[in-house]
Amino acid sequence: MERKQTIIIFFFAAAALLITGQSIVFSFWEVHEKNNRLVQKASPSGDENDNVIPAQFSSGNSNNTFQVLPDPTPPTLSDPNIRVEKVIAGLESPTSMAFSDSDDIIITQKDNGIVRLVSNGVLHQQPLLQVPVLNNSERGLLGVAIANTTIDSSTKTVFLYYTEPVGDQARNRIYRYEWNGMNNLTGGQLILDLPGEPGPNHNGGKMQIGPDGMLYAVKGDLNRDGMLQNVRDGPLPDDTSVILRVDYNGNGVGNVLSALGVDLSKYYAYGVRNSFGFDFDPLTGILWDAEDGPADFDEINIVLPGFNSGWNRVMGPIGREGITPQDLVQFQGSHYADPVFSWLRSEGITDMEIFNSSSLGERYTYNMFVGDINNGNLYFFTINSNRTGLDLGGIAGLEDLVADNNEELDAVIFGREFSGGITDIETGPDGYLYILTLAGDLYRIVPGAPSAPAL
Ligand SMILES: [Ca+2]
Ligand SMILES: [Ca+2]
Ligand SMILES: [Ca+2]
Ligand SMILES: [Ca+2]
Repeated sequence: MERKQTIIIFFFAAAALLITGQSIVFSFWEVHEKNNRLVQKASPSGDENDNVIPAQFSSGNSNNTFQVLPDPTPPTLSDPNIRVEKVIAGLESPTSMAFSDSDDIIITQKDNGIVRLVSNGVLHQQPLLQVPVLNNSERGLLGVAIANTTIDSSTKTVFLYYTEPVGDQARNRIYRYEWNGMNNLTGGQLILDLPGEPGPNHNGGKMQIGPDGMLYAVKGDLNRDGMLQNVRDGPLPDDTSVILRVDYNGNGVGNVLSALGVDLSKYYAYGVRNSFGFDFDPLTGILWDAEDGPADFDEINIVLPGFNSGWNRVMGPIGREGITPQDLVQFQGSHYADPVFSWLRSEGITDMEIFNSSSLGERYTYNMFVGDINNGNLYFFTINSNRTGLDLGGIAGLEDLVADNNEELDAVIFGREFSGGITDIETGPDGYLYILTLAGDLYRIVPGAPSAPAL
């Protein structure tokens, strides 16, 4: 399947070359910029979306509004020419962040349901909003995404994903708010009411606005055993183990999956055990996700429309499980694909970021960072030149796309000791890499060697 998909992509690339006489990367850029213009057109303010076009980031304009905080035990990086700065402290169990513009970051706090604002480098003490959450296990206020589609140029659209008590039930719900950039989120329109049980773990929760302007959200299996978990005689599709792709009213749009007598219209992908992060390749617009296995096999995947990740029949490469895609639940329009990378021992990987900036140098430009929660590790991967997988060239033992032992794992660990584990990673509007930790700190990675510690 993997090979077939690669061949199809190559064919598309070759066709594009023939038709346009341009490089495939350039033709993807055109698509991306067109999408962005569509988004911009709907937003007279011209404020950037969560997906900002690369050109805006390329110069690495420094945002000096942040004070660098003292950090006696900073995370360490394997590259001596860049460094980590702690820029915000004092968040409580933050799960997600989204940049609204060059000055503002909205951050969600898992356990107390508080939405925080960082504005001009300062963490505001007054919440933007507090929502009622169940917070046992992995439940809580889990995700935020920001779009700019309202007519009023000063108002943005903000989405929150959280586990809400409804009667005696847990529900995972997505609400849409308006935000004028000032003191609080208003509105609070429920757009998706999703199950939360039994759980209590595997709620997913990360959201992002795609280059197509649609809202994407990931949802874990909640420990269910149904058709969306590839159990053929299991219960019908029930909004678990999926990546949702919907408009701002929660309606499915343009998704390719279908089945007789079942509504799959909101699903972009399924067979996902759980995930704490996904991103869109800024060059191709293609979705990549990070998925969490049980004791073994965390995964990085390329998620084309209709993707079935294989859970709960397989995590990691299907060849190692000894089954075939024919053993999975195959809806109309679906396809299975192996991960482009796996960790044999699960490390609790969380968010991923395809770095949309050149400000840290060519090595990092449009390449991928992934965080984990178990160790506080930051992994780094180079994406191959046709953007169809990772370039692990030369790393012994990774030819099979699986880190099987500590030696193979060490080759892709880039940063260590992000205290409490990493929950979210973003390219900032200033072109630097921002990393949020569960311990409540926000770091950024900037060019330049670390200064010697004060004696
Ligand atoms: Ca984020
Ligand atoms: Ca998979
Ligand atoms: Ca290996
Ligand atoms: Ca991200």
